Amino acid sequence: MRRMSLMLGLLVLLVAACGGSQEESVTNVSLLATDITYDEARLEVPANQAVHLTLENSGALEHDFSIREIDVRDVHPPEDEADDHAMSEDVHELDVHVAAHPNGGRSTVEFTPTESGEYEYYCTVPGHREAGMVGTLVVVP
Ligand SMILES: [Cu+2]
Repeated sequence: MRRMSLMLGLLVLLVAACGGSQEESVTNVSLLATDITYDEARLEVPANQAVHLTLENSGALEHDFSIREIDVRDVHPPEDEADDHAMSEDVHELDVHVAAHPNGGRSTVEFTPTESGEYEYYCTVPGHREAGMVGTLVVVP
């Protein structure tokens, strides 16, 4: 009987540990936008784990981080997101989008990529993608 309750106790501990670690598996990624580039041309994140991507903008122009097509779930755009910002595309056609105001603006978007692969990210403000505001998000299995 004593042995039984010990095993039960261990089982409870094990389940608690698994539940806890699953909740904490968040990948924090930050990207700095300036006029007119990102500080990282390549970001690597694991598949099937929540990503918290923070876009910081130290430029004098508005910038954003957008991915047109990527398999994602649990996308949470920032609450203060300005959908009316100077973008050249319809925000609804983008799978991931976060914009940051100029001169120190900062916004975070959450998403969980579900397929490994390489995905282009870019800034949708007119002319910025062409000027080099592009990069590759690498989702590793
Ligand atoms: Cu831009």
